[in-house]
Amino acid sequence: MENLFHPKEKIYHIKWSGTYCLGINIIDDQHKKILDFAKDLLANAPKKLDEERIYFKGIIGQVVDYIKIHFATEEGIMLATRFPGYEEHKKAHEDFILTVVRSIKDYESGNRMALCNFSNYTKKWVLSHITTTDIKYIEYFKEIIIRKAAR
Ligand code: FEA
Repeated sequence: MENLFHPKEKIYHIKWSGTYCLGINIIDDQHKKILDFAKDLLANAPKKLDEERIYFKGIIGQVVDYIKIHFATEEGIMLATRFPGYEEHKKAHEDFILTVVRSIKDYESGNRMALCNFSNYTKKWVLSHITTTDIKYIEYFKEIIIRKAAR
């Protein structure tokens, strides 16, 4: 995984803005919650080693499970609407999960920096994925709704 952690960067600063709002409530709510997790991870990553390990053990399963639920929600919408970019989008989700799993193993095998890297990577990946990839199926989905309403 690319090292995205820069100690001088204001890593806690994650601000939800209209740019990330895609206009489907369930999706927007899930994105907000994932970013809240990322914010929490970033705020708690630089703790004392013992505290950090306890925190990590308590939260990492929740983060991964929630992200999987979110991906399944999006993929369900894409399948139901026969979105042509489904396979590509699903692959991006799978690659992200693989990176996360690799990062967890890295942390568990003693690399403390993996927690900071993972937290920062998650923040950046999610914000970029929303605005460049999720937006595509949302626009497609909205077009379908508009077309149906015009009939
Ligand atoms: Fe295609 Fe949505 O997934 N944004 N996240 N995570």
